[in-house]
Amino acid sequence: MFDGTRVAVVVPAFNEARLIGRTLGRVPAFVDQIVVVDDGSRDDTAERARSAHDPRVVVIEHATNRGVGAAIASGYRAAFDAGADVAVVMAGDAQMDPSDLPALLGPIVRGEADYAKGDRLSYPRASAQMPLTRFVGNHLLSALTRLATGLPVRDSQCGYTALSRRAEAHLATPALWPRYGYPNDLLGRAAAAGLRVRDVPVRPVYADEASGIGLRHALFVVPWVLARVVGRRGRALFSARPLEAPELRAIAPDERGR
Ligand SMILES: Nc1nc2c(ncn2[C@@H]2O[C@H](COP(=O)(O)OP(=O)(O)O)[C@@H](O)[C@H]2O)c(=O)[nH]1
Ligand SMILES: [Mg+2]
Repeated sequence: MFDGTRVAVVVPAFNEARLIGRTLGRVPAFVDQIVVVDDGSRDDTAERARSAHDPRVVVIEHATNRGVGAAIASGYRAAFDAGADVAVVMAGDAQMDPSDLPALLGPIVRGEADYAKGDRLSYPRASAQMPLTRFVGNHLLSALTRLATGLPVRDSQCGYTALSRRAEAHLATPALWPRYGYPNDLLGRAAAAGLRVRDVPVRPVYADEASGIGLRHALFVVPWVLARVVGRRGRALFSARPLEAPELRAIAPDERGR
């Protein structure tokens, strides 16, 4: 528990046998449950996760690779069904610094935000700690995301996030964009639902892990996901009745918080 709040960590993992043990070994003691989603890995990621021998760990296995967005959606379902108040996403390649977790949870626990997300770009000396292409690319995609969603987010592509259970119920996460681009789709849904989104500076961690994100995602996939977000906003503007599913309606103020 963190300040009376039940916290789950969702760990999407694809071929992370080398780093999953390190990731799980660093999850803080106040976390109640850890949901590892093995996304059709070809290595022994799931086995390594189980052999962490941490009673908090539950391993879900996708029979085939479905993408990081789909893995996170599966993890959210399991975490909230098991009673979590907040679900935090920490990637299976140990790229999220666990010491940032309390700061990320703070705005949700205090009832100030529905979705708190990491912001590596505001971290002191971020440009020196991130590969230059990542630093510049993230600034550009964040600007596009601000335009498309209307939310003042700074680091749209950061995967280190915390989502409250009540907010998740309004996001239709099973329909989330299944691959890279899911953070942008999630932000679009959050904006449509009137959720309160908060950026929290987190340390950029770049070590010996490999990324599955390429130029194709930055140039085509994320812009396409954002075009869909704009399309949904446009349809909602011109429609007399809400176009979105009922679960995407704005959360009533008294329902907000955790
Ligand atoms: N590349 C990739 N990663 C996935 C997939 N499904 C789950 N993941 C996990 O998603 C997390 C983020 O992926 P990564 O490629 O490291 O992205 P980046 O750190 O944002 O550049 C990692 O923990 C992956 O193991 C998938 O289909 N492809
Ligand atoms: Mg990574």
